[in-house]
Amino acid sequence: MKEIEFLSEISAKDDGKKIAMHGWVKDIRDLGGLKFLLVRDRTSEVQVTCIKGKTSEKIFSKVSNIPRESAVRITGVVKKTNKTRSGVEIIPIDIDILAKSESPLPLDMVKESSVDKRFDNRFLDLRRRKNTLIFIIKSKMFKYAREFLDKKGFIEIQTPKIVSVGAEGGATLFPLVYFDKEAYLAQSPQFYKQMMQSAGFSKVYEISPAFRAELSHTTRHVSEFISLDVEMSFIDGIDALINLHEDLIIYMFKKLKENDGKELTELGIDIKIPKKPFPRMSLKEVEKFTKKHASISVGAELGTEEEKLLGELVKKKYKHDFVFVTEFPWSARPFYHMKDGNITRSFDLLYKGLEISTGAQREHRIDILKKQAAERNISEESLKYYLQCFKYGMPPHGGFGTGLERILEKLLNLRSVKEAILFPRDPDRLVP
Ligand code: AMO
Repeated sequence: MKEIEFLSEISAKDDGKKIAMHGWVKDIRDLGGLKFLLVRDRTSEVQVTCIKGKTSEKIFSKVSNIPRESAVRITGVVKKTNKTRSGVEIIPIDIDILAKSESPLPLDMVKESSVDKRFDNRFLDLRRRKNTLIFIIKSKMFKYAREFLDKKGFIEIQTPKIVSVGAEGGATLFPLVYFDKEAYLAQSPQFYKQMMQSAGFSKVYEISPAFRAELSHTTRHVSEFISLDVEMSFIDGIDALINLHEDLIIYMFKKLKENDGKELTELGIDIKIPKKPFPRMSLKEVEKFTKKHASISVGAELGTEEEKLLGELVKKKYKHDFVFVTEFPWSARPFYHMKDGNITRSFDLLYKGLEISTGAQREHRIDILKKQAAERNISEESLKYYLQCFKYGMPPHGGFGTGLERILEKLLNLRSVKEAILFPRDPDRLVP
């Protein structure tokens, strides 16, 4: 008997073979003399066909009483057929209910339920093919990101998520009790990836959770997301960063298209590989570019509506889904960005009208950095350990941070970034 690990392993080539397989009962169709049991796992679905008179009486009557979504082990014989999508059906010898599901189910597995109900019962929601596929693609996208950066000579690092100081401003910090001290959940590996430049690692990346006490109920914000952070030394300006970022996106998209076409097709996605160079515009140019088309006036940074509009206009004019926006005023950027006058050497990357990344060359000259912190009323004392590493040979450096789930949201046309997170966190959701 062949033990099947995943249902996708079963094919017409197994015709006549005895197998044992596992899965969850997706559906049961009872046509009187014929009963079909549809079994699914994360890879596929297989039909088990019970025929009155042929299938043992014990199994034939048992089938109708198996509650949907129960976990089962089935032994049977594979039969080639052109009546099912997989090209096979299983003629059962025995059906073992490993874990009987309660009924009724807390979630309708056929019809669309409310978002809250879905997230409350996420374990069931994730059994649905479309949702399973999102996370298969996510896993692959992370793998390709790592593959690309490893090939480029980057080292993957892990930095603390319990920190004493925020990197991205006080408004979105989650405080926590840390013994007798006040601490926070890390908003970004920002300071640590910079410190690693002083440590001589030169090219580092991290893929880790970032926490933001973002009191917004939008489709783009969550309190916990996965940030891909990149930092590298000996740069002069943002060109090297932009170039690397373009190559990273192209690599991930190409690999997904080459290797994961089956899953993408099932999701109805045809990935377009973006052409290099991606369109690039200074904030001033964005202002001119959008002015003609709407009453929106671009301020020191882009809001949701401006980003959306810019995405649409870029698509129309350049036939491109991406656009780098550069030359943000320092007033709108964190203290550690390098200035050229009042403008920073920084960028945002938008994908289909949504900001997916922020990057910059950092200020590595300690005197200027201290001055910039002071201008923001950030005490030197709170930055003591961060500033220390700028005293002993901190090279010029820069990097970027990308919200991988936001990329996935746009790539897979999801309704919200939350759809790309197993158990999303927002101001209203701390469970499951
Ligand atoms: P920033 O704060 O712009 O930059 O964050 C970088 C990227 O992270 C994603 N992101 C989020 N995704 C979902 N929910 C949120 N609440 C959320 N906040 C941010 C976005 C965003 O573009 N230290 C800098 C990066 C750097 O300069 O290297 C930083 O964190 O996709």
